[in-house]
Amino acid sequence: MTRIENYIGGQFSGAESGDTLPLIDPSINEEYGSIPASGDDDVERAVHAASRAFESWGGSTPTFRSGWLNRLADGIESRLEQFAEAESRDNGKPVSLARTVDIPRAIANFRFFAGAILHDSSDAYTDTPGALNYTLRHPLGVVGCISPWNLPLYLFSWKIAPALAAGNCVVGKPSEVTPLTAYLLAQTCDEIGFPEGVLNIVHGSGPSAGAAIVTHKDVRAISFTGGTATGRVIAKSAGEALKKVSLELGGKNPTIIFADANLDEAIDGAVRAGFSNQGQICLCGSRILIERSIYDEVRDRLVEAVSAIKVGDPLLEDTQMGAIVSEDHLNKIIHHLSIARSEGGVILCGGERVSLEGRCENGFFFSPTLIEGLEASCQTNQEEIFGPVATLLPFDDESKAIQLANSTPYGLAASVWTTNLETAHRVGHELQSGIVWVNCWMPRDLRTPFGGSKDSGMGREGGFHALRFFTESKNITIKTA
Ligand code: TXE
Repeated sequence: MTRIENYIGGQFSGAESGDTLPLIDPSINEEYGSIPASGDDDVERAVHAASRAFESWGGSTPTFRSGWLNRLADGIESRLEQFAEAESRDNGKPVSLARTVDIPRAIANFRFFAGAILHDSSDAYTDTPGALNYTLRHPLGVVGCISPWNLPLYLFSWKIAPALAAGNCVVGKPSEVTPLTAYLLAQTCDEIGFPEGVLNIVHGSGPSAGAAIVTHKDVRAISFTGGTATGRVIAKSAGEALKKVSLELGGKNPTIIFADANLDEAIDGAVRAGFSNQGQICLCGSRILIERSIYDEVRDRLVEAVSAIKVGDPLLEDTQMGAIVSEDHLNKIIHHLSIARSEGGVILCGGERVSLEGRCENGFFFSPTLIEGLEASCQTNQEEIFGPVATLLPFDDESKAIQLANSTPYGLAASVWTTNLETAHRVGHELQSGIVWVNCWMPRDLRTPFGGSKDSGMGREGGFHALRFFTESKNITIKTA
């Protein structure tokens, strides 16, 4: 059994209460370890350790911090296979995906911000009559980073790296559902002698450990990725204490296929957008909008491609879709399918729990699902399902496509498939979405702003946007004449 511990002030320990939560491998539905069920006392210790560490880390040079982030990246890279297997076991995702996307991306996050902090600069206004203005950017102090289960290390590092690069000390909490790679990260810090207390990792449930971080008076900012309902709770509590908050929440993203699109690429893109990581990515395209003149052809080709996705044991190299992250989440998806049926949806493929044979016979698998025949305004087309389920909707012209795309409470990402550059520009301009991809889905330049509008959150991560979030500006005016 794996016994995960908190990492506070450079030391490993259980929760003060001695309580634990179970760890379940979703591909076999077996308990394989435990995490500390941390609460106020543990968070208090972590914030104290972080505050002490901030006395030196907060005043260190960018070069010093950059060096440590690069060493952390090297440490993860040297154990890449161990991290990939842990991510796959914890989350149910194919190990091939963890090996090629999740862990390399986490390494890239540390390296990227190790570089970014060396290239940051601040403003100076030298032409104010009789005065010189320049702006300093100070780290905030202790900040909280709370991350979800779908891309565990990838999203944890996406927050921690800019926070540390900017000179803050972190109290981080990974999802209680997928804590294993955060624990390996703590072990890596320990191995490389990362300065004590600079990064503290506290495990436990959201309402207990998570809420204790959010409400702690000495935690100056919260960077959160997770569900919209949780985001609202955090925003309320952070607002009360006037804390900075960055929220990256859910999505109900449209994939828009125009009749002039390169259909081979569009269909391939729509399938990847809909079903990567079992459809459990906030950026997944879960509503596929298709111009009516090509609707039947695209539908048939999508059904063929989606039916061919190989659902299987995450540890097998040829598995394309692994397990759903937990039994609760599987039940949520099944519930959404019953809603879709009751709303009159036609299940074109999938729609059922999958039973595998052998090692994974008790695991939480669900078949990749396409549904048509639903109104855009129905629950299935409005609520985030966050599983391998996409709906198909026809549209007659560009304005209808835009209206359908914008018709949900969310506004995170969209992909547009067309060979007409003018269409791409016009539609891209009109979409209520933080991210628009044209003729592609998911390529990321880490310098670009990342985040959503409406119920998809507030604030932007990525590049200098994240470094701004994790610093406080101070302007100095000096009389010159
Ligand atoms: O996320 P939660 P859940 C969506 C997806 C999913 C739904 C709920 O639709 O079905 O959210 O998922 C911590 N104070 N996304 O319930 O609860 C929690 O411990 C502080 C979209 O699993 O939001 C975990 O570390 N922290 C998403 C983190 O918040 C709290 C990714 C996320 O968990 C807390 C995941 C509290 N009161 C789910 N309550 C995306 N945007 O990518 C929970 N947490």
